[in-house]
Amino acid sequence: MSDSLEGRVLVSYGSHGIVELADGTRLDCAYRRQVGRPVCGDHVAVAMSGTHQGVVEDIRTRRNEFARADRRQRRQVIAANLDQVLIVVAARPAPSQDLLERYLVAVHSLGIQPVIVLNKVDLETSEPAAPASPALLRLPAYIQLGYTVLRTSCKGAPGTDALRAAVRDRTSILVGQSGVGKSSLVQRLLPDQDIQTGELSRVTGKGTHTTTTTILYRLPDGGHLIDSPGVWEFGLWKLDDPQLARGFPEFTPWLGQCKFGDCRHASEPGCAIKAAVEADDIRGWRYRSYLRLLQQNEAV
Ligand SMILES: Nc1nc2c(ncn2[C@@H]2O[C@H](COP(=O)(O)OP(=O)(O)OP(=O)(O)O)[C@@H](O)[C@H]2O)c(=O)[nH]1
Ligand SMILES: [Mg+2]
Ligand SMILES: [Zn+2]
Repeated sequence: MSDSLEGRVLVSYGSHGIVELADGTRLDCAYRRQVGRPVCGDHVAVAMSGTHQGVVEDIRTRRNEFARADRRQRRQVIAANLDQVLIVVAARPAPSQDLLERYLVAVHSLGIQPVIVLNKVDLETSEPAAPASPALLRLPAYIQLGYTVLRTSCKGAPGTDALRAAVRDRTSILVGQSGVGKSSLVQRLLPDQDIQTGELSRVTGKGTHTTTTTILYRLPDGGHLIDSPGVWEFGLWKLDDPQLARGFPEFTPWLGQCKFGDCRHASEPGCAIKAAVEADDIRGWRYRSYLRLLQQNEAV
């Protein structure tokens, strides 16, 4: 069709979504079965069907897609065309075991760089006696492994300047457990928007799943920021075992050097990864994380 327009999906519901055109116009767009269901961040071609209405005619080829497992362990794509994934963690709610590593593997499998955001650092001064979780105690080790860790607070110093700089001119998604402050960070970067945030549960100390849909926001300084619903346990759909090993970048120099080409680096003889662990070239706790994820992979 000659008069189709290019736009980007801000939010996607079951049978329709909100698409923003280059000039900022927003259209409520219907989907068509033969075109498929766009997700947040998709670039689409739309045809106008009313003043504020349109129809999605094509989903442009995705550069990448971020997925997680739904309740039934099925792969569910929540956003597309990302430049970076911001994994948000906080002292409260404490990160669940392996959550950070599961996210890191998922992001590496997209071929893009994960960034770890430690939010609520104000708690370090207001609650200095609070015990830190193992995942947070390991943040310095993640920095040594080459990951970027940004420290932020929505309630005091150091604020969110580091995050503001990191998201400029790029498409980024905030992911993490419910209640770590993803929406609060979006609110800080977009003070004019009215973004819903929620208290932690008094009973469990966990987030209360305030955000229920994945939404893309246009940043005033350029770039796009996507807020996503929190998870308690980040469901990992089954990755290929080689993909899992590639999610641990420090394994790379030894990949392909094992005795068996299809080595899963668990109990196989002549494993170069295991030898590297024994020689202390790979950290033991990282290797143990890998083995746990491998095991979880089998359970999926
Ligand atoms: N002390 C402190 N509290 C914060 C900070 N950021 C957010 N919070 C609080 O943490 C709670 C949860 O914040 P949200 O922004 O709703 O968290 P979320 O990650 O979006 O949660 P879901 O939408 O459920 O996934 C709210 O009570 C916020 O006020 C922070 O930097 N410091
Ligand atoms: Mg939220
Ligand atoms: Zn091996």
